[in-house]
Amino acid sequence: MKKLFAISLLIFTIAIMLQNNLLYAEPSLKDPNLKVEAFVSGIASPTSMLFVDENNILVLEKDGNVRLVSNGMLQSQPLVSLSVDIKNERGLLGIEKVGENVFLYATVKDGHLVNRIYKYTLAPGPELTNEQGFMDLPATPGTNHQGGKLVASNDGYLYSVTGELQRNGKDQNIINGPDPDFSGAILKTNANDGSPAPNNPFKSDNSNDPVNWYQAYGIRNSFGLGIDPVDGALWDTENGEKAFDEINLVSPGFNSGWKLTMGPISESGISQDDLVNFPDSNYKDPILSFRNSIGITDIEFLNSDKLGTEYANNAFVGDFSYGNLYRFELNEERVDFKFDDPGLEDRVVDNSKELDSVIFGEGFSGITDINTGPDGLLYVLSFEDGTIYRISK
Ligand SMILES: [Ca+2]
Ligand SMILES: [Ca+2]
Ligand SMILES: [Ca+2]
Repeated sequence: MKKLFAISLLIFTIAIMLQNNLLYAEPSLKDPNLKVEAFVSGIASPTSMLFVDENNILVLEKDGNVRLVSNGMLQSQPLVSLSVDIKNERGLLGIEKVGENVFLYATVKDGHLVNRIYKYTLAPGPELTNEQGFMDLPATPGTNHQGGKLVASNDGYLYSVTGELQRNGKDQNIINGPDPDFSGAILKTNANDGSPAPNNPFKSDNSNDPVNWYQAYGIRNSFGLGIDPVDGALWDTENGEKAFDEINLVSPGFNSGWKLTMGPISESGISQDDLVNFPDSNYKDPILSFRNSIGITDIEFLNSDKLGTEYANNAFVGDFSYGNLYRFELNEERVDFKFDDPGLEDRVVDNSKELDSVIFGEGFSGITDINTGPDGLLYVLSFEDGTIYRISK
């Protein structure tokens, strides 16, 4: 009986520790010249963040709140509270600013479930005013793979990514499947009126055809979009089912290959001819994939030399499963990574040695966003810790 009591006490203690995140390690970095510190804590399941100016950050809580961080202090009153569906990967997922407007991406019920992009005016305070429904995108049948990241293009348009939602259409490279329906795609949209960006790669005679908005399709489950500040190129990350999480350079018309292939196409037993090849589309293998899934999340190019010139314009990538922060140096042409470990010349992370060669930091407990701050430092958002970490020299 005493033994039983001791065991239940132990289980109770572990449960409390888990609840208070006491079992999570503090983040650490490999470079002893850099330091990481908790900048803001107490955010509930944060999914994305936006620096609106030098003093203010907007942080999204998955269950629908837009929280304001002013001068490093989390304000108690949310700026906006949306009523969102939070089942599995649904929720308030993405935020971005284009010009004087702020956009949010959230799973909401309006008769049926949709992933809605909302548009606000960024007013002094800061405040988000003048809420408008900007664009409705699919949210079903899958409760996972909702997409949600938003980023502004260098030429002033809004990129958004949708999930494949377990659909089986032409967007998923199923030749006899339903026509394109905004699932598993990256869109480029005019932030003023919601129309397709004029330089988009696919043009349909039907002005309502989703492909008019597409930059890319055949995307699986993405939690990461990033813009290379050097040349404006768009990159994405995608999660495989159990294998081959991907980092891709997304050129206009990119077909990522889901659901016929994840990772290098040579591993899949199919050829490019088996894919749904829209006119002017291009299939490309990932720049890098991970044979064993890491739960890959955001990608950010550090647009600053504040951590040292060797880190300027490097790509930083997060994961959810291990809380690792990865770092990649790009080549001169900005179209490939440079690798230290010859084991990565095959563009696949196959084992823990190869994985270790690209790890920059550890212990971040579920990274959901990475951004360069207005101060040029690197900020990392941890879902499990409810914390914005700051990396500085
Ligand atoms: Ca792919
Ligand atoms: Ca390898
Ligand atoms: Ca980011």
